Amino acid sequence: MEVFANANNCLDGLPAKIRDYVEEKIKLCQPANFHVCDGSDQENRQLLDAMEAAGVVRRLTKYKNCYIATTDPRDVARVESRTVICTKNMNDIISTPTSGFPVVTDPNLPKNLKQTPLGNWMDTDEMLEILEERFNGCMRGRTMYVIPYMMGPYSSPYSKVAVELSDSPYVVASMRIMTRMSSNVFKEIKTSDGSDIVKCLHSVGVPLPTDKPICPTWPCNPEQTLITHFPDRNEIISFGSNYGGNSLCGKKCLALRIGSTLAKNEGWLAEHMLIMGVTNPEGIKKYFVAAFPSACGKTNLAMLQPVGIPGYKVECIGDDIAWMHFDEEGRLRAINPEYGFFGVAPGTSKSTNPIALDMIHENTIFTNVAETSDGEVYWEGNGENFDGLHEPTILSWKNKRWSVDLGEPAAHPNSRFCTTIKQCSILDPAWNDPQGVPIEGIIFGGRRPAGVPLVYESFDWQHGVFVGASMRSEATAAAEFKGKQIMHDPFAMRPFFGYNFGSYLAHWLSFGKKDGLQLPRIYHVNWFLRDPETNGFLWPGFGENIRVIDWIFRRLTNQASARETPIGLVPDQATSDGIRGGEVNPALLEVSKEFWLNECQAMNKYFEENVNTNLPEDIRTELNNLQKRLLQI
Ligand code: OXD
Ligand code: MN
Repeated sequence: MEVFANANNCLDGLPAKIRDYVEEKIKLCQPANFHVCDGSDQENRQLLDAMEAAGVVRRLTKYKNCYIATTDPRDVARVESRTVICTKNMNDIISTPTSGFPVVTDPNLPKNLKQTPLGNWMDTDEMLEILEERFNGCMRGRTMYVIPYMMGPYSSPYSKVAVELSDSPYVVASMRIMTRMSSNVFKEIKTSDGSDIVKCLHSVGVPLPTDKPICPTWPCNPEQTLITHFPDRNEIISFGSNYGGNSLCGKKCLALRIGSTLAKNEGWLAEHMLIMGVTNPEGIKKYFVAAFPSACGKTNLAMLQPVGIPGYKVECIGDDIAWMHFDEEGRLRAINPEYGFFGVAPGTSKSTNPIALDMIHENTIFTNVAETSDGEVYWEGNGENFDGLHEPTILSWKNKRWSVDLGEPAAHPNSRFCTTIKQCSILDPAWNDPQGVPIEGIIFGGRRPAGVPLVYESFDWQHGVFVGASMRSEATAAAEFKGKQIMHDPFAMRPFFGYNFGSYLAHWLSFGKKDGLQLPRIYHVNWFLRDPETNGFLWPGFGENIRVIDWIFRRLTNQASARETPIGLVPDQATSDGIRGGEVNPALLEVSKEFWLNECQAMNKYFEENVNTNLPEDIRTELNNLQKRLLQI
């Protein structure tokens, strides 16, 4: 696909360090052509037109400037088993599991890859050698795009400048939505030699011509896929996948994995958290961050439309990632490093997230959703119960005529919309503030069908860090896991830790020991409790989640009492200042001794097996204290 007939081949505007990097990678990857992106409308138009002409995307006739891309069915989610952090010293990144490392049996994976449930590691030099082979000539017949971009607002001391080289025009169009992409970003470099620029190299891994049976509109190389990170070199190298978090290097790779290491070294926090502003009926505003595992409703919460308590207003700053720094007054301030939403489509409807639904009918790239014969998008849970047997007919994400009797979804469960943040109608006025917004509450959460109450408050910072460390949640479709098993997902960061989880905990704990910080209070929520008899949800969720945020808000203003339980402070429905705005099934606030003793056992096993000697003593103490408190009831 020849996209840029008159490509910008001039490297003169790039910092010397990046010019050298681009030249080196051109030599290695041997693209037919290269183009330095400027992020302009004109460039984007040309790219989208060319992709449409080549069948890489289809235009959605019903909307303005919206497109669908459908993938090779083998490339539909993040691949955690092939995502690796590379350093010299393994223990900097992972701990040795007590049961040892699994033997790598996949012949396409490096034998010396060390895989653990908390991330994978390999030696830098060994990995670079393997990547050198994979990237040698990998862009033949394709254009290499040089994408200058920035994570975080312009003029922010907290933003990071980066460049991604990619042979995927889909990646360019998506990065333009998800990041601040412009050659102007180089004015924001913070070092004189440009060593702070994060370098990213991405290839779909299919040089042309090819005799491999490939999907021409979604080239990828699943057998050879590797998503690698080199924190010591400020570098990301991603091969073989064109999908979301694997290929849009600014998101998970930079903002979380490289980001968390930068954060540890520089004294801040890079977290898998939404950022929201909440104004109460009295007009007082507070900002919160919330961490939930992938596909557990962060986007919906970030855009919540309050139901049940009149007078509340929610405004959105981000739906996935927060970079947080303590300012000179000791307040924790958060920026959203991203510039768009890469949201899970299924389940998004007028009733679950009207704000998201309103913002995606212009300038949006959809991936793996279904399309109706009317030129609209369609997915499971979008509020329309089309069966495909009657008009409108439906083209599934597999590009086949779909009907309900096929017994499979029309849209892939991990299908996505990719939309600029500026189209969100409830964008917070401070969304682009270089200094970020002051955070007063940190909310952790997971998808737990039993045992974990609707909401509880931690006793203090250290206990809150323990609550984050012990998070568990049902698996979702955002990665390659199958079924609904309850997985440990500490801080919702399990797939995104850039360094050893034990040191990550120590880093979080360290803030509790510093003087002069106004530490936010820490909460845990669970919208997903089910009635064991009917299996129905016990909590209405969505807009009514404001009733829980209201309780948290009033806790922060000393207007809500709480009942002390072994796991933390829960709303006291025996008083008038518990959860307001409607009925609360008592089962939502129960704390069962038996359930939580089992939970302690599971945590203990998980920590012993996966963190062992790297587990901070304070976390062990918190676990022991929880057990003791439980045994006393
Ligand atoms: C995401 C994820 O895409 O967490 O945000 O998987
Ligand atoms: Mn996410």
